[in-house]
Amino acid sequence: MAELHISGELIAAENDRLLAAHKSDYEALGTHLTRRNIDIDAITSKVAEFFVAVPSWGVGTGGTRFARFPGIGEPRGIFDKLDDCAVIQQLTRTTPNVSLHIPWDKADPKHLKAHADAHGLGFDAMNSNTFSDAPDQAHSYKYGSLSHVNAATRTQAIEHNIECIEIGAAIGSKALTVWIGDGSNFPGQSNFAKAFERYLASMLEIYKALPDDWRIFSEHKMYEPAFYSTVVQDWGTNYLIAQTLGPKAYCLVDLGHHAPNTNIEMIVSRLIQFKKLGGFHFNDSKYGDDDLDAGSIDPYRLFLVFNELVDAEDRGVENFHPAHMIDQSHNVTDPIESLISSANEIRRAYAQALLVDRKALSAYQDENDALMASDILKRAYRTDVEPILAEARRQSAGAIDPIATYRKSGYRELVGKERPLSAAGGGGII
Ligand SMILES: [Mn+2]
Repeated sequence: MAELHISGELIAAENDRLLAAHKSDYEALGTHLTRRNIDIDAITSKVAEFFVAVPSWGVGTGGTRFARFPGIGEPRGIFDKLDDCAVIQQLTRTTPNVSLHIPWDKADPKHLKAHADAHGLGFDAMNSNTFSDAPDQAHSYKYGSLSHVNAATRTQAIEHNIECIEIGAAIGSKALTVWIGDGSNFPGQSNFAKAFERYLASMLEIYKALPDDWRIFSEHKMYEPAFYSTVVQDWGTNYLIAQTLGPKAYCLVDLGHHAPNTNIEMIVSRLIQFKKLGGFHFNDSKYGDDDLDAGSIDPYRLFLVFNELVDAEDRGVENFHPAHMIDQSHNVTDPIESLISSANEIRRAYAQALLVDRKALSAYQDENDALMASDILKRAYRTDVEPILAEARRQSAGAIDPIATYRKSGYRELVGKERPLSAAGGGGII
């Protein structure tokens, strides 16, 4: 197989071409921030240390209930996916870890580890799948998995999750995200209390198999794939799960899994306060779980989420290390470009949140000065931090303009020749 990555020379040459303009922009922003008593280099260093994991499933083209339109050079399996993830990391220096989804990404852990090592990648949380049936499995998940009425189906789902932990332990992962599709489509179909009891009992079995230094994440979702009720429907239920399981259990917040107009940043604040925020599945949405690119629809909401995270960091909240992951479906873009752009948008929200004058904000809050408190947030959000993001990438040998460099590299055309057009390759609603 040909060497599938972007050449360091190309990145350096592109950066050289853009350097003078970039330096000038960075200096201008630095001068502006100095007037606000902010040291631009300190912000850049923090941004350079902020990472978000990419999902292995994100580098393939997604799809909707209508259709899936595969792109050129789609990854044929996990090793191709890792190659694509390496390109994203090479250009952005923001995504050093990949989150695997089992059984799709199942392979010899030694090979997985070696391939990732060779590309400078590590592994983030493992993801289980008991929302669709694998070809060889004995019991179907059509009517649920961890909460299924049949004990044998539940046992199979528990064992699958334990296998995910075992694979993860062999490749250096430290967390398991449990994915379920459990719920009901008709009132009366499911007994809410009994289903939740069965789910909790199953989760306890998985919890018992967690290594000491691991965390387990549960994700709430209001609807889909079930349309009347889901077993983990909201953040309150999610919190109850984490509380019931124990100290290694945390809640994951997927930005697309809420009712429209839900105040997500407030949920984030509550989970932080009660020490159960596990992390995020970043994406954006307009109507439901649209899985659009982070920051593409409502960048202010993304900023407000990060405002809570930076506030917690500032207050020195103990044992606070949320796992940041992207969970998106790319239907009309080159998935690599979408993931590059999303990683940048997530860092942008973080950088903007770092610019919030928290002392002034706190004073305005105490004075009940609503207008000025809001203005403090807006002032940070309005600041164009692109030069900070570009500088953080440049200092880490990434690209000043990652998407332009990616397009110039011809990577997509190259893999298009190596990888035949695939009609399969996962997809559908994720
Ligand atoms: Mn998710």
